[in-house]
Amino acid sequence: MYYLKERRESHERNKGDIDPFKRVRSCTDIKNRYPDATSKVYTIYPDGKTPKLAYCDMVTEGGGWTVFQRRTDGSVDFYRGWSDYKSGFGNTSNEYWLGNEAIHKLTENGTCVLRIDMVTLQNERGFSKFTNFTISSEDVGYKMDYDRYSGTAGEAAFSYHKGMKFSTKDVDNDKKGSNCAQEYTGAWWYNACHHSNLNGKHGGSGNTYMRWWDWKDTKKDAFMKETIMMIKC
Ligand SMILES: [Ca+2]
Repeated sequence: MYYLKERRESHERNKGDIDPFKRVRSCTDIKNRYPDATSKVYTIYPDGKTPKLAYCDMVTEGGGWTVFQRRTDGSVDFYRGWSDYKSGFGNTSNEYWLGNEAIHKLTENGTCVLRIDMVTLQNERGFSKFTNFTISSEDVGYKMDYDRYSGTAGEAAFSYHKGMKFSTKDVDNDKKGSNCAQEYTGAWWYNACHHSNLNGKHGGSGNTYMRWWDWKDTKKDAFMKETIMMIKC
């Protein structure tokens, strides 16, 4: 009996060593608890019970960022339906979408900053940040909201989508008669239809691609080859 108890205790300790971040809600929690944590994929529990893999950026602006969208090389197809966007897809060490349910849970207390980092096809870099970024529950169509903008890439591309519900090729919540997600081969908080389309096609230009309008307040389009969307709460 004693032997078993000891073994069990040792097992518990080992489990703790292997996964010291058990039951942390977000990358922000990991950074707060373990200030030396490095940037990599961790297991987080956005709703307090369901594990999700997520890449944590522990470097940018003091770290603690939960990455919910990352695109780098076009290796993952982002033209997907509602259930994929709800639960997430892709490869957390490269291109992925964390999932609208998880993003909703992470943002529901209303104190998250969203940061979008972008690299254009011409290798120009820019970022936009939005305070109090939230995604509502599925009942309300994962509606997106925020308070204030700062950054270099411009606000207009995103403000046009403020207050909009999420739309996918199979769930049309947009403001246009036709289906914006189908027309522009993406999934987004489409209005009628878009000033940004960061889940559009990768690797080209045109409105079906990863577009950001009014790039750096130039009133011109830019098309991205790399994007990261991440939150710190
Ligand atoms: Ca429509």
